[in-house]
Amino acid sequence: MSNIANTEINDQVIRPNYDRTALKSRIVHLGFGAFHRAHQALFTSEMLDKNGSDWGICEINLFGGEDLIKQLREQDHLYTVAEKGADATTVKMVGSVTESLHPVLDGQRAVLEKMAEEQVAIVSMTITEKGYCADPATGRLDKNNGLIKADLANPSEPNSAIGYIVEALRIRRELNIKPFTVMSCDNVQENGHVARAAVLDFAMLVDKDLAGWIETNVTFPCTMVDRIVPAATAETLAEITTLVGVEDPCGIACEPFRQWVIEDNFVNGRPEWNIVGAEFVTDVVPFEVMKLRMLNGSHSFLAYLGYLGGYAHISDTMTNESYRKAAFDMMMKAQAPTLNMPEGTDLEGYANLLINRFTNPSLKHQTWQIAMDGSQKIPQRMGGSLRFHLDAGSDYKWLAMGIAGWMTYISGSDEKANPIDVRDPMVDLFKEIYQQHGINTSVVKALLGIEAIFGTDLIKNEELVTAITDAYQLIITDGARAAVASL
Ligand code: NAI
Ligand code: CS2
Repeated sequence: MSNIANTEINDQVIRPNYDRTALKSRIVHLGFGAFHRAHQALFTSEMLDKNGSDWGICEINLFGGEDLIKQLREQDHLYTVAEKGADATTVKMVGSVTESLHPVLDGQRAVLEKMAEEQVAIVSMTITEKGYCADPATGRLDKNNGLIKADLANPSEPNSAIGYIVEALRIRRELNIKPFTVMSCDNVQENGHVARAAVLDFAMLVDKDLAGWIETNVTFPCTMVDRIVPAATAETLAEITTLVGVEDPCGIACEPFRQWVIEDNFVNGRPEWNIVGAEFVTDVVPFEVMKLRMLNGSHSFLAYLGYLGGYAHISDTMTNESYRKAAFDMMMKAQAPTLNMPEGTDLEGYANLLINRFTNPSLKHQTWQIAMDGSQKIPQRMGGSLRFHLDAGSDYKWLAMGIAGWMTYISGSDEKANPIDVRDPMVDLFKEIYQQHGINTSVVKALLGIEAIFGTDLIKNEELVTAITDAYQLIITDGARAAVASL
């Protein structure tokens, strides 16, 4: 079948210009999803164009995505990224990926053996927030997580990303091979620290000596990653076919903006991603927190209240002046004051840039997609800021409205009584709570009582309970649009 590897493609596609046969899988990446394709893999490809090094990537999907991996192999692991600005689109072909594996296609053993190969220097991850199997409120391994329980019972045949990493490190230690760096690229606050805690907590339960070896020899740099990459749709794939000249089922569309700030802490070498715009720094955490609160916090706000207000995409919410203003105020009044940034950081400039990015009409980023997995996102996007304002006695009405929006959304029913397809690891608990309370303000306390999301402190704050209850009441009586306008 004709594909991008064996067919003449349109001249406008920017192609890799380096010897792909010289690449080695020095990076194993877990999570060949939308984001990685348009971010780390593209950064790596552009770097290879400049320095001709041998940093190739082996892609692994631990959950789902078998068809994507099969397809990728059929097209010699080449695929395209369409960077869609408001007015123009640039298409780039990525060549940094030269291998792929999937436990369903190749077996668990093949994945572990690859991760244990001597030349593998980095295992990177975009496995979604829930992939860390951590308690969202504490950031420590959730020992009651089903995947973790199964992996602890049978550590040599893991299924979770954490189980795979620990077993691969065990094998490397046994074979006297240097460890790899574990680099999280997920939207998790202090993602490196969370990955480290999960790996060490798991290893401690399996083999204390191994845990000690990991603690001493493995590093887990934190990273701040940013690029809006909506899930591919039939529409974006059709557009890519037109731009490329042949179908590319692995193709992905995204915004032109991209940012990558990486803690420079690698145990076994690293690529020079800095030559194509990544920044290596000693402390990423302030940048991570800034992005998670200002970008992702307002994204979640717009996702819940936008979906309820009848907006399918983030750019649609930006056409409503009160949503636009509320998003900006959420950034500048609710989130910016909670940050502790290096001198000279222009937060207002950052907020304006974010509003512009959200407005990009070429990107069809579904509010429903961002609304997914709220139990994993709310703590880091809104919880910390809420605590800041409660301590400081300052105004947090945007956060209260955002949380009330989430609470309404997870009822599973929209303003016109249409069902909402709520996707979340805690969806069964939400259903149970809603079955008991119905759409009624009494649900607010029941939801705030979920310790894994809100800790034990927030429910005790009467002022906060009232603020969220009032916001919830307004949403259910007047609708999300009126509630947002009331801010
Ligand atoms: P996606 O849905 O396209 O891909 C999800 C990936 O995670 C798949 O490769 C899947 O195999 C893997 N996965 C899912 N559950 C897992 C689990 N329990 N254990 C191990 N692997 C698991 O999503 P996408 O867009 O690639 O986003 C992935 C993550 O990347 C996000 O959750 C976020 O943390 C981060 N990110 C995404 C951005 C975006 O705009 N899409 C931007 C910045 C960060
Ligand atoms: C979004 C993010 O899906 C979500 O929760 O908020 O994926 C967002 O698009 C990225 O973090 C942008 O870098």
